[in-house]
Amino acid sequence: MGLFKSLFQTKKGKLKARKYQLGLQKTAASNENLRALFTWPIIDTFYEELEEALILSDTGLNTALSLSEALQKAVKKAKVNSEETLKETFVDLMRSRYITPSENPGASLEVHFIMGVNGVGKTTTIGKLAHRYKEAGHSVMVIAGDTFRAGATEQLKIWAERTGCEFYAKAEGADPSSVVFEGLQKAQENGIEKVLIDTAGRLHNKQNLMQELDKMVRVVRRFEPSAPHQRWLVLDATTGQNGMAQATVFHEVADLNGIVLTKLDGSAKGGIVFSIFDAFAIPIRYVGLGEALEDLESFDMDSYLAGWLGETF
Ligand SMILES: Nc1nc2c(ncn2[C@@H]2O[C@H](COP(=O)(O)OP(=O)(O)OP(=O)(O)O)[C@@H](O)[C@H]2O)c(=O)[nH]1
Ligand SMILES: [Mg+2]
Repeated sequence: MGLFKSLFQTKKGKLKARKYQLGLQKTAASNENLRALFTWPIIDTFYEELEEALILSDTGLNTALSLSEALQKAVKKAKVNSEETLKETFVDLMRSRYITPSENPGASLEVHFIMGVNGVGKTTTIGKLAHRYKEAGHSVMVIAGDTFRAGATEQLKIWAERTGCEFYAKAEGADPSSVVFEGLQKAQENGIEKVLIDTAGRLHNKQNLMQELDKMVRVVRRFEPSAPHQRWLVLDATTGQNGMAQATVFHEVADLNGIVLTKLDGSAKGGIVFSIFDAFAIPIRYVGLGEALEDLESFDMDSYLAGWLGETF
């Protein structure tokens, strides 16, 4: 853990880093080939094998090639003369390349619009976020914008009850945009600080889904021109590079300003984090590291790198 020592210096940092480590255990194990490449002197095929290992870790081709090229340059520039300095150069490169900008300061009524294809973890993420915001002392309302799937409203209501936040919904099949508009009015009347809008992951077809999202975003803007402040896409990390295609489509409709990467505790390879940064420059805001209420952590690249590369790097 030499390279990530600084993470463990404060109690809070240590706790966070440990959560990442635990959650990313499987991911780190699947990166064994990548880790094993870092020896000194480097083998002749080091960069080719690095590219392969990165692709296997789900970074996609472009990110793998560009990281490998950047490392070659950095190794030439830095005085690399040992396994330790080689690893250090790689971690420094990753740190400086993937910097997460801080979240824009929220409005007094901050609207979060949570999107994603079906089953990625939108509703669960909303429950976890509501919990975090409540714990931080905010008043929170969740709005059931998924009126399409049977049981979706009930599922969100359960999260609302568990977290003790306000809940707004209409009957199944109601127009989601009207639910959102009325929910926002209610939130304003009640002086709510954070509103989390759940949306459908599946409608009759994909075009339908996008049209509906577009309409909802416009309705939110009509309510408050600066909203929705947070337009976040939820991606299931285990689907790997498929997530890139999803990000492209949702970005077009909603001008995303954040990503929540869920199920990182599963068999995800984890390289998608880097390809998202490279391709879209959309910051990852939170990561899901389990199914429980507490298993959502704000994204921290250093903790992530430490978890991704594993304890022995
Ligand atoms: N292991 C793990 N499971 C998760 C995580 N986030 C969500 N899940 C699980 O993923 C499944 C789907 O979660 P939902 O929150 O219902 O997903 P959704 O995107 O709202 O699904 P639809 O409403 O059907 O579109 C549930 O079984 C969750 O417990 C995570 O970070 N880790
Ligand atoms: Mg849902």
